[in-house]
Amino acid sequence: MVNVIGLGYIGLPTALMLAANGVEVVGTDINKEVISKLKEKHITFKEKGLEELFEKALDNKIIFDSEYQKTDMYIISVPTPYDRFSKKVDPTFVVKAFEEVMRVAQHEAIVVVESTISPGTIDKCLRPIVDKVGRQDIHLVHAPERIIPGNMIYELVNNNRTIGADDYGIGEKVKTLYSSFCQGEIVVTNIRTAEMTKVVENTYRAVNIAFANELMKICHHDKLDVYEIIRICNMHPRVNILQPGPGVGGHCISVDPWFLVGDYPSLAKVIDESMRTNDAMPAFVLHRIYDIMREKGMKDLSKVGLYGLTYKENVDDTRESPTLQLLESQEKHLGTPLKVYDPLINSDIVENQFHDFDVFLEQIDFIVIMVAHDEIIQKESKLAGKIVLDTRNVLKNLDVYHL
Ligand code: SAJ
Repeated sequence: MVNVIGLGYIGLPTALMLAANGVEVVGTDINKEVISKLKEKHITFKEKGLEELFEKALDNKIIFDSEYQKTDMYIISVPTPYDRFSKKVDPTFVVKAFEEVMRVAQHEAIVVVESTISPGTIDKCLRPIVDKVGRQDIHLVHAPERIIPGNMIYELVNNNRTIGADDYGIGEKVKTLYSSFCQGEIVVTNIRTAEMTKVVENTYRAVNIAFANELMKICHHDKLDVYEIIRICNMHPRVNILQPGPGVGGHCISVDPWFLVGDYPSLAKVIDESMRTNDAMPAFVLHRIYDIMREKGMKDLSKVGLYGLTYKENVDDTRESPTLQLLESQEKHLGTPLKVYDPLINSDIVENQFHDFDVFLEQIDFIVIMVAHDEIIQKESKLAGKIVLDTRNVLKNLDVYHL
């Protein structure tokens, strides 16, 4: 039996996937509300294909329980927040979960950490616990998740994976478990290498996006079309530039690279500069808004609306979202908070938030597309007559401003 600890964005799909593929699974979360919702057969967040997977897992008798289980295999997928000021990972939840596991784990149990951690965390934070409680029989493994919100279920099955274990045999055992659903190649390596690969993958993407954002500024300065330039460059067989945007959100690309900057400040210069470039994007969008308002002779900020609150298209996750960052930077200038609408966010999380697209549109003259949800692409024609700043370059038929 596998006990999956932490039923959030990663743990829940993983637990369901294992169960749907015939593995005996107990999903555990300290949040009793999450457990009671799941027990009542209600899924806790939106993701393509998750409902269907939930059905299959229920058919295969997955169990949800707020107690840690006594077993020989654990997967820990709890959040690893980071301190926005020190830029360091906060391993508290992983440490806490690991301590609880230590209390109940069977002899020679395998504990797989899927949560993203900064390189060296297992040695620094988890091994001392093993030593303290005298459980040297426990096998630690790091199997960093790689799935992208919006396409998680497909990627769980099809992505290649990395398993870091200090004992090759243990790595192979974990590989067998993941092979129950993963059709990609599963590489077994050591823990430190696995920790590093995870952070490097996200750093590669962050640096590439920063490059695209910098190109956008250069092209903007010279009135060139950055999107056309990137499109043409990407036709070269060895060039693959990502897209500029209003900022980088989510809990991965905007966070993990900072771990390298924090740990290697004198070495990680390109990474540091890239992260600063991306972090400065929401404020750049704010300046574009002010510039366009000036150009149009528009003075009333209350007539400006931001479309999209999530960190990217078609997900309901607002962590580190560029829109929230923009509102925060606007707050510093003591302006009235801009109006905001997102079709995927039903609760009120900011001031001046709307829940009806038509009512939102009625109230504004200037709309800023921060997130390219399918909805806005389908409803593009409703924006006719408005001033539009399309920070994602997704509107095709209207005459709009770009970054
Ligand atoms: N973004 C751009 N331009 C682009 C692509 C993305 O501005 O061309 C922005 C997005 O709008 C978003 C942010 O970057 O705000 C991050 O989005 P994303 O789609 O690049 O990535 P995440 O954070 O959803 O998921 C990433 C993935 N990592 C890589 O692709 C290397 C995923 O595979 C990881 O599992 C995930 O991080 C994670 O949990 O680490």
